[in-house]
This record gives sequence, C-alpha cells and structure tokens, in this order.
Amino acid sequence: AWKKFSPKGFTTKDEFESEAVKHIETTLARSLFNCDELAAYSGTALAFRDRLIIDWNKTQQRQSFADQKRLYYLSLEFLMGRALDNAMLNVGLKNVAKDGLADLGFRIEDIIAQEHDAALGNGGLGRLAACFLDSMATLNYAAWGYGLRYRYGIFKQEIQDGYQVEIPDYWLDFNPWEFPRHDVSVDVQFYGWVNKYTNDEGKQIVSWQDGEIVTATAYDVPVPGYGTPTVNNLRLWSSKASSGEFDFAKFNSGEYESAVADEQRAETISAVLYPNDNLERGKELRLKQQYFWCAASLHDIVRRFKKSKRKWSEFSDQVAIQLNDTHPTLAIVELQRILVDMEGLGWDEAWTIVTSTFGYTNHTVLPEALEKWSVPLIQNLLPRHLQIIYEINLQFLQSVEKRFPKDRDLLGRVSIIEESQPKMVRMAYLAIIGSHKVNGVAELHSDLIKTTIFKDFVKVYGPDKFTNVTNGITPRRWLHQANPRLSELIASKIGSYEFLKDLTLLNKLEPFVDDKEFKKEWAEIKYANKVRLAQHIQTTKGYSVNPKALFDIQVKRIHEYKRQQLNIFGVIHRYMAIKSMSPEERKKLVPRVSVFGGKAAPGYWMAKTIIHLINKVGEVVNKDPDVGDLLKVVFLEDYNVSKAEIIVPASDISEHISTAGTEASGTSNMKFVLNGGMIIGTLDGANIEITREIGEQNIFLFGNLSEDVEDLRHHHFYGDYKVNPELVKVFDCIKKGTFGDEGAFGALISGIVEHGDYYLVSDDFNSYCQTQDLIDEAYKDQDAWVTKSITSVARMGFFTSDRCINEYADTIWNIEPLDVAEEK
Ligand code: 26Y
Repeated sequence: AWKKFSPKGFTTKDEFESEAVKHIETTLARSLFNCDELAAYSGTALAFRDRLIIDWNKTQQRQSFADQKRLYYLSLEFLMGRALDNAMLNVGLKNVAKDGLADLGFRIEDIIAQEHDAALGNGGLGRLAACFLDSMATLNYAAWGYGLRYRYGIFKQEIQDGYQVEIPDYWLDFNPWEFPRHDVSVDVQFYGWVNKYTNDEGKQIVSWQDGEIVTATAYDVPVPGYGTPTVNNLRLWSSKASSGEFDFAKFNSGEYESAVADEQRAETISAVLYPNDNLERGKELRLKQQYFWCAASLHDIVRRFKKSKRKWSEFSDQVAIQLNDTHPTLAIVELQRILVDMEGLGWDEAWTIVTSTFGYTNHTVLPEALEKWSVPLIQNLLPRHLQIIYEINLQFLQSVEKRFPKDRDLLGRVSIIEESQPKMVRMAYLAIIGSHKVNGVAELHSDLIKTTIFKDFVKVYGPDKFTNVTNGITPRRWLHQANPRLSELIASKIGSYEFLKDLTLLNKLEPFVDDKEFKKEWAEIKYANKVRLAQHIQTTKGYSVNPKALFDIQVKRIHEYKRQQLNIFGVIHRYMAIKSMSPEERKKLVPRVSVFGGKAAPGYWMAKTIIHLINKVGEVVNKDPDVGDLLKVVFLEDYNVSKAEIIVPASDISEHISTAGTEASGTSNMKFVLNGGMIIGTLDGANIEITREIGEQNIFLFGNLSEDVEDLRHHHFYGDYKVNPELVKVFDCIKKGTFGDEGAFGALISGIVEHGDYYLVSDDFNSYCQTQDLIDEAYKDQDAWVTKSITSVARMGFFTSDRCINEYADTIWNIEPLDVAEEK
C-alpha cells in the first residue's frame, strides 16, 4: 500500500521547473526576480533531492524487508566531490533539468559549478571509497558507508609567491545532500577506568566506568546508483557534548564557561579531516576520531542486527564489515567488547564472530604510513580496549607458539605489541589477526605485502588469507560525467550506453580503429577538452597556453615517492635543451604544456619545496622569449575532484612515475586512459595491469623494476655511485639561481646527491628523459596516436569499480545483489 502514496517525482521539464521554483520561493524564501545562480543551484538540488529521497526510502525498506546480508564500508575518508551532476545523470534526467534551467535563463554548467565539493578525503583512498559507493548502489548491493562528518574537509590550496598556503574548507553552509538524524545517536565513552568483579551469580563482570561521554549524531547522505532505483546510504557521524554532560546542573551551579568548554571539546572530535596522506603523526585527537567513529558505527550496526532477533552465531551471515586501511581497526576491538562485556558471550565464541565479520584492505607498504599507537596513549583513552588488545595478542601468540615452537623470534616479529620505548600497538597486525581476509589493491602490491611487511603472517596463516583486488574507478563520473562528448561518441558507435554498466563492452570500439570519420571525431573531442582546460588556465592563472601543444599532466598528492621532482627536473632538462638550440632546431620540436597539480600535507616540508620549485620554474620558463609556445609550466591550484573532471579529459600524456614498488595501485592512471590519454609510467601499482590490458605498444614505460630497488639503494651507499651527469647539469642550473633563490632548493638536491637518493630519481633520470623523447616522436604521428588512444580505451573494461566490487562481494563479503526488477 505504501507504493500508492510514494509519488515518483517530476519527469518532465515543466514539472522540474515547478519543483525547482517551488523550492526557491518556499524552502529558500527567495523571489524568482532576484534568483541568482546559487539560488538556481539550490532549487535544482532540492528538486533532485526530493526525487532521490523517494527511492532512498524505498531502497531502505526493500533492504530491511529482504533481510539479506549487508556490507558496511568503514572509511575515514569519502572524497565524493559534487553531487548534483552525478544525481542528475544517475536518475537520467539531466537533459530535463538542462532545458528547464534554460527556460529560467541559466546554463546548466554554471549551475553545476555553484556546488562546493564534498572534500572529506585526501586522495586515492578517499576517492576509491566514493567510487565504491557508486558501484555498490549501481549493482544493487545492500551496502552502507560509515564515516565522519568533518566540519572542515581537506584544506583549500592557494599559491602565494610560489609557496603553498592552506585555507580552511568550511563547507557546510548550505548542503542539501545531507539529512541530520537527530533521533539516531550513540553515546561514546572515553577515558575512565575498568572495574572487574564477580556478581551475585558468580559471573565475572567487566565494567568500564566514569569516562567522558560524547554523543555521535548521524547525518545521512543518499548515494544513487546509475540507472537503478537503488539509493544507498552514507552515514556520517558528527560529535557533540552529550546532553548529560552539557547539562543543566553545570549551568545552574554557575559553571557556564566550563559547560561551554565541554561542548567545544566534544565538537572538536569531528571538526577537521587530518590532511596527511601516507604520513602517520600519532596525534591523540586522531585516535579519538577513530574510536568515536568506530564505536558509533558498530553500535549502529549491532542495534540493526538485534532488531532481527537472530542468534549471535548468525551475525556474520548478516553483516560484513570492510576496513579501509587500518584507520578503523578499533572496530575489531569494539565488536569484541560489545559481544563479551555487554552481551555476555564467551571470549572464543565472540572472537569467531569478529574474525568472520571483518575484512581488511591495505593501501600502502610505505613504513611511514603504517599506523602505530602508543600503549600509554591507548591505556589512558581506552583502558578496556587496551586490555582486549593484550588478550587478543596473548591468544594469538599462544597459537603461533604451538605451531612454531622452535621459532622464538617469530613471536616477537608478529606480536601486535612492538617492544619499543614506549611500547606501540601495530594496527596492521591487529587488523590482520582480526579479519578473515586481507587484500592489497593491485597485483604487484598484493604480492609485495605478502613478501615484505606481512611475510610472517603468510607463514602463520598460509597464503589464502591474503588476496588481491585490483582497484577500479566508476565510469559514470570519470567518463560519462567528466567527458560527456566522448561518452556520447562511444554510445553512438556501440549502439547504447550499456557500457556504463558493463564496461567490457568498450571492446566493441576496436573494430572502428581504422574508421576515419570516427577517428576525426575522437581527436576533435580531445582537442575540445584541451581548449576547455586552456580556458580554465586562462581564467585561474591569467595566461594562455596553446591547446595544440602536447598536454603533459601530473595531478595527485605531492609526495617524494610519487616523484613530481623527477618530472620537474625533466622539465628543466627540456628547458635547457631548448635554450641551447638554434631557431631551426626549435622548429622541429613538439610544443608542450606541463601541468602539475596537487596538495602537500601542511607539515611535509620537502613536498612543499617541490611545489615551490615547480612554480619558480614556471615563472622563468613561461616568460622566456626563446621558449615561447614550446614549453609552458603550469601549477594548477587546489586540485580536487571537480577540477579533476576538467583536467583528466584534457591530457595527451599523464605521469604515473612513482619509484617502482611504492605506489600501491594508483587510480588516476585508470581515469586518464579511460579518457583517451596515454601514460608515461613506471612498472608500479596498477600500471602493470593497465599495460597487460591495453598492450605494451600503447604505454610509455621506463625506469627500474621493483625487484631491483633494494640493491640500487644499497649501491648508493656502498658502491661506486655517481649521480647521472644530465641530472647534475639540471642541479647546476638550479644552483646558479636560474629559478631564484637557489638555497630554497638545496635539500631537494642534497637528498639525491648526498643522502642516498632513496627514491632513485637519478637512476631513472636517463630512461625518463629518453621516454619523453619517444613521446614527442610518437605525438608527431597524430594518426597513430589516435589509434593508440582508441585501442587503449577499448581495452579498459577491466578497470571499472563495478568489477572490483563484484570481486569483493564474491570473495570477501559473500553478498549478493538485491533484486529490484519489480521497481524498474
Ligand atoms: C595513517 C594516515 C596518516 C594515512 C592517511 C591517509 C595513511 C594513508 C592515507 C592514504 C593513503 C592513500 O590514499 N593510499 C592510496 O590508496 C589508493 C587506493 O587504493 C591507491 O591507489 C594509492 O596507490 C595509494 O597511495
């Protein structure tokens, strides 16, 4: 019967207009006569939101009714970007909105551009979580995301005098995409002490007492699937003082200020996203965030399970929880605590439930990114959890000792507790021990974790606990939304937009690689996308670049291992070469625009130095009359998801040039190829599988292999090591002050010349520059280039996050999609 009362919402242009206008006039209380673009955005967003809510409610009812297993994706980061364009496309009514907005006097692009990015993430890990949500909804899985509702997302980056400056990102002013659920809250405890006693019935009782209580309030964000009525839920927790804490007693006894201070302290927990990416700093507030979010999510999940009135032994038939890196590892401990201390289960029974519920995804092998928390810190903040961690460790080590009685060293190596001063809890080890599956995010990476950082655990558990799920990206946002013309051209060739749901259908493009007309259109679309980026550069940077030049793009977080320094040294090398040429020689060159973008963690000084160098090189090169159009160096400020949607479709070549063995997967590499760009890359992360899929002739690979990295590093210190002479010339050029104050860049150079060149910039420099020359040559043959471009796109089907989510569902979560046929 509820169906009768659930209208489907608008479907025509006129209905859309009347809905949007109604919201502008009533919800926003604005007159249509002074409706600006922001008001038009708000009205449009609210109209689409209403439409989503209907399907969202139905989806939640359907999923509760079906009573199947659900997946919960725990991630401290969800880098969602903008929601409106995505909602319009997923619902399939973008054209309706376009026409309706045109009637009202607006261009849809301008309206879409009003929206503030939801930037609750740093980079790859957070964006992966967002792609996963899109796929889970599109594939009709009953899946929820759980995260934190940061008041401040990732900072906004400005460049002043060539330096990065961080500006707070207060993004919640007007956010139509979230729904506060004041009725859904969880009280979360911190500090206090543990009281163990035997009760009247002779039962051991453990009680965690006298802590400080902070309340978690749920904010729900609808996640629409593409071409399906499924709208899943992303639940974000916000912290506030518990009503018990911020209470009248304090007010009345004259402690107004201290009551306000309590309130602020509580709110601080969800105030800000930590801006470090792959760099662990061990801050207490971050641990508080982690526990706050894990506890709230687990209590919510358990509450939902208990409504089903099933036995505890059925918990993992109903619930799968995926840990996005080790950030949510405390969820393992919290579930054990709920089951043992609160629900009265025996330890072993509880532990079986816990380990069959969790899966853990590792995203890095970099030692500086592996989380460790000091024992005293946990002891103080979460005294009961520390006891449970010790108990988990004890049981685990006893089982290891039984199986490997002669290997005393092994026990120390696999212990959750590192015997340092102070002692540290190794979160990755806890995550492995508490999960039934551990996965890496690309083949090489999954092999590396088994042979390096988690080697001993392969010995203990056998190889089957460890698996690979190669990352993917959603083709809805990264092809259809970011590159609508290419998507349309593809659809026109292969007959429908079905490829957006089954990306392997792209292979139907291959027969057209020799179709002249098709190739021409393909090239025109790339050119139009470059013109659009050139316009963006013109408006944001104030100078023009030639869209006919080869666009060479590296956009990602700035990190030494990602080697933006290799790129900029290569640019300087090119600049020096141009300067030394005759005008005749210069005429033969392929003009190039080198585009950089990305944020540095505020405390990562070396990364900031790299940004500074890129900007200084740009200042000099871009105004050098000898160079003209032959080389331009652009640093795009504040790289984020919505800017990526403009940048990615405009590349001819993108750079994925990490030191082999350091980039777990990379996902922007997939986005660039899917948009018809070529890659220059090392044999690292998913570059390897991309090569396998698209063919070696369609990618520009260079550099040392991961298996040789260790020996090379050793050689830097103990061999007859010399820095590459061409690179030395680049350093001399910098040291001469060509790009301003040479002292500013000293550390960048000495890191390579004197301190062992950990990232092998010198070792790979030759091969990098030679490969760049090959690219210039290849680019001259535009016809062959377009062939490569089309062939590559046709072979990218594997890299959809749909494939990836199906693999997780089959091999780790053991869940099936829900049938929605009746609803269609
Ligand atoms: C511990 C804390 C400081 C921390 C915070 C963020 C540690 C790591 C991160 C983020 C890591 C991250 O983004 N990793 C990236 O994950 C992508 C998705 O799997 C990979 O494609 C990419 O190679 C990897 O660097």
